[in-house]
Amino acid sequence: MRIVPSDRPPDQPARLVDDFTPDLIDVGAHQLCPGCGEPVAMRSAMEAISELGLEKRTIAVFGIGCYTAFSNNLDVEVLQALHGRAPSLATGVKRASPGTVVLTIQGDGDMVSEGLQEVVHAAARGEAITCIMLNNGVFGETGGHMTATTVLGQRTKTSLEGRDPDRHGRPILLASLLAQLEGTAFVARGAVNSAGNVARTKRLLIRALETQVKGAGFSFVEILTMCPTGWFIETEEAPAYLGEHLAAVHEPGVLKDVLA
Ligand SMILES: Cc1ncc(C[n+]2csc(CCOP(=O)(O)OP(=O)(O)O)c2C)c(N)n1
Ligand code: SF4
Ligand SMILES: [Mg+2]
Repeated sequence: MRIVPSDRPPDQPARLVDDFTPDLIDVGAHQLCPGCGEPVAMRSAMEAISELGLEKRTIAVFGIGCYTAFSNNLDVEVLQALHGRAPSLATGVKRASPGTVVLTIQGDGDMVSEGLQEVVHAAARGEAITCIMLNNGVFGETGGHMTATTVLGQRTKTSLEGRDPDRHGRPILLASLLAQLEGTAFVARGAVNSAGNVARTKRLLIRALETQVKGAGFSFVEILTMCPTGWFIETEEAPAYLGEHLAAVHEPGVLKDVLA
């Protein structure tokens, strides 16, 4: 095993993200916070599209959140939806152009707090689209407020003592809810807090896109992402925090796969 000395600068310069940027990301550098999980999730989604050879057929519909910054960086067609409305816009695109592969990129604030009915109805109708939710349990972009997915006890800007079920209600577990609908064909939850989880999440994204390409119905992947800024914790603590708090409630795994 190679031991990396930590008492002096490394002999080799650090490997820059730009050095191994996936084909579909035009600019590897980003302006999201250090330790944010959303760039990792975006990379995985772009790699999944490339690996399936879908780059020329894909249209991504973006919600509004920190991840929206990537809408300028991607070498796939991108449409911007109103807050929470991406599944309806994606429905229109897919119906108008059935040969395209259509996915949404949304956050928990966008998809569950602002636009829950949109994704639930699209799923119930069995639209042949793939919805991807980056779940960090906060409205990250606007300062770390509680969302509908914030777990009990989680500290946010609007739940400083932690989410309290009596005052704030209980979280909505969206993947679990969608899996109950007959229109859904593939529903899964991943996370990006470790190398193993990143690899597993990419497999879930590939499976969801395959579900769409095969015309099996609506597919959904929730990805738990770190937000050290909105969680008000140190950057390096965020992966463990995700595992101990968010993933303990929103449990990663495949909840439904009709093609299996
Ligand atoms: C109709 C509307 N309401 C509120 C906002 C303000 N707003 C912009 S981004 C955002 C938070 C999005 O949170 P989330 O989708 O979880 O993304 P994150 O920033 O956490 O990645 C909000 C509330 C808005 N742009 N439009
Ligand atoms: S506020 Fe949170 S979600 Fe937004 S860029 Fe920073 S770490 Fe990422
Ligand atoms: Mg969020």
